[in-house]
Amino acid sequence: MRIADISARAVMAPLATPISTAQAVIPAAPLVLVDVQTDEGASGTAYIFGYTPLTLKPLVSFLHGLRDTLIGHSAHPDDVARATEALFRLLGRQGIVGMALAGLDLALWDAQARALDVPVCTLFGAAPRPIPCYDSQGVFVPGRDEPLIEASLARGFQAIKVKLGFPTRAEDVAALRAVRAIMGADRALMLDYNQAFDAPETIARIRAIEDAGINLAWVEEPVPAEDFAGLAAVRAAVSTPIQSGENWWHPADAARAFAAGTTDLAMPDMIKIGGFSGWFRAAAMAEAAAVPVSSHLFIEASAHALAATPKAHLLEWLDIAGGLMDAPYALRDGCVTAHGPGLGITWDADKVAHYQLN
Ligand code: SMN
Ligand code: MG
Repeated sequence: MRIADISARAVMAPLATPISTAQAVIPAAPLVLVDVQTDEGASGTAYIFGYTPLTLKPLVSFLHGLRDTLIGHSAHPDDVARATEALFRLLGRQGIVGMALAGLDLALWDAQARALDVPVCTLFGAAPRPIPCYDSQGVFVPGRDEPLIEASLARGFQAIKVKLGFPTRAEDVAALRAVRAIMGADRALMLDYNQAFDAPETIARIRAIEDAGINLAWVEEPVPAEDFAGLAAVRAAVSTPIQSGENWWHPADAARAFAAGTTDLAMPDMIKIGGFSGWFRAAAMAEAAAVPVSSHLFIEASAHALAATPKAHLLEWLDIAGGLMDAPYALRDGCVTAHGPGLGITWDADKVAHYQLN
C-alpha cells in the first residue's frame, strides 16, 4: 500500500465550553484535519490540536510539503517513521514538525485499519472496551461554576479534573473545598496547574491542600514541563500523586521523565508523543516503571490506544473535535468505547466547511 495523496485543512472547531487554564483561555479549538489517500483505495483521517490559531497555516503548509516528499512512498506507519526520522534528524522533530508527523501517523494507522475494515485498536491486539473517563473542566471559580460540577455528575462522570492557579493558596483551597462539597468524598478529583508555579510554591500549595484534608487523585503539571528536576523535587516532598506527560515530545522525553523520577502517573498527548507509534513506545516504558497511563485530549485515538495499553487508567473527556463529526464518540456510564472502522471518525462535510479557515 502506497501514499497517493496527503491533504490538510485548518478549522476552528466549536467547543461546548471555552478551555480556561492558568495560562490562557482557548475559546474554540484550532485544529488541522489530516487526510491520507492510498493507492489501494483506502483512506485515513485524523486531527491535530494546534493550541493557538497561529500554528494552523504553518501546519497545513508543512503537511502539503510532506505530500510532495511522500507521494508514492509506502503507506505503512513504520516505513514512514523510518523515512521521516532520517529526513528530520538534523532539524529535530519538536513543534510543528512533530505535530504534523504525528497527525500523519494517526491518519496512516486509520487507513491501515479501514483497509481491513476493523477498529484501529485491533491492529494493536485489543478489542474495543469501555475506558473510564474523567470530565476535564476549566478553571473553577467558586460561586460561578458549581453548576458545571453538578452537570458532570448528572452525565455519569465518577471523576472530574479542574484547573486552578489563583493568586493565593487559600483561594485554591477554597475552590477545591467547594468542588468537594458537591462531589462528595469518594469520587476522584484531580487538579491541573498547567505549569503555573516553581517547585517551592508548588510544594507549599500541595501541602496547604493536604493540610486542609482535601484528597486529590493527582496534581498535574504544577511546574514548567521542561523542569524535570523541579517536578521530581515536588514529587519527593508531597504525598499527593503527581501527573504529567502531555508535554512530553516523543518517547525520548518519556524516558527522561521516568529516569528523573518526575511522575507517579503518565498522560502522553497523542500528538506530542508521536501518534500511535510514539504512544506504544512510551506506554511500554510506563508499564516497566509501573506507572498508570491516562490520555490527553483526542478522545477517539485515545480510546483505541488505551484499549491496548497495559496500565490504562483514565481517558480525558475534553471534546475538541466532536462538533465537526457525523456521530461523535459518546459517553456511556462514565466510559467511552472505541469503534471502527479505523479511528471511527467521520467528518460532517457541512460542519467542516462552515468552520474551515481559508
Ligand atoms: C490542556 C491544555 C491545553 C489545552 C487543552 C487542555 C490541559 C489538560 O492541560 O490537561 O486538559
Ligand atoms: Mg493538563
